[in-house]
Amino acid sequence: MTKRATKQAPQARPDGRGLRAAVVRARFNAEVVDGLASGAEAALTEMGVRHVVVVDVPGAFELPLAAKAAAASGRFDAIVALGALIRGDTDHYEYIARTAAAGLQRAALDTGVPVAFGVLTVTKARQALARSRPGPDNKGAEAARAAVAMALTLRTLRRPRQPQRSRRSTERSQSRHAGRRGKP
Ligand code: DLZ
Repeated sequence: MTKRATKQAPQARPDGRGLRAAVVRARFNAEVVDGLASGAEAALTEMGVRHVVVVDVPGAFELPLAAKAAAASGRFDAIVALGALIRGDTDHYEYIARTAAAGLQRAALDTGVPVAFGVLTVTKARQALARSRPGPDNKGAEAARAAVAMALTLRTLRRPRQPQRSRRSTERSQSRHAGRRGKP
């Protein structure tokens, strides 16, 4: 029997207690994005993130600016950007998809706050619905878990190093103890 490859990130359910998150939601294709948002909010609750603010923007093109404003505000540890791009007859889709992806990445790099890319880019509405319904395939939940995992990783990387005692001072103190033990 062949083992099914997992698409889930290694740390599937990070501990988000004490973290503050913003969910930025595009209103274009609202039925789909609402499914993503429900998945994201449920996942945040499951991870213990209690401080969650949800804001709306008109479409995916507007996600980067709002995500950057949220990230730069100092009020959030993680941002989850949600949208749904469904390819139409024109090449509008290409421009918005590239701009949204690059803009969200830039918002994260410019601010140092993780911004998860929860934007569907699909050719058919049924593909978008399949990825936004409740359950293991919900991409909003996946984006929320990625945002929290990144917030925790950054917290570890930014934690000041514990001052380490030098080897020589450790050895000195050990020999002092040994000496004391030897003397009455
Ligand atoms: C204009 C447009 C189109 C054609 N398609 C989508 C889409 O599939 N998903 C989405 O989130 N937004 C779409 N938009 C709206 C743009 O993102 C944006 O809101 C407008 O171009 C106004 O700047």
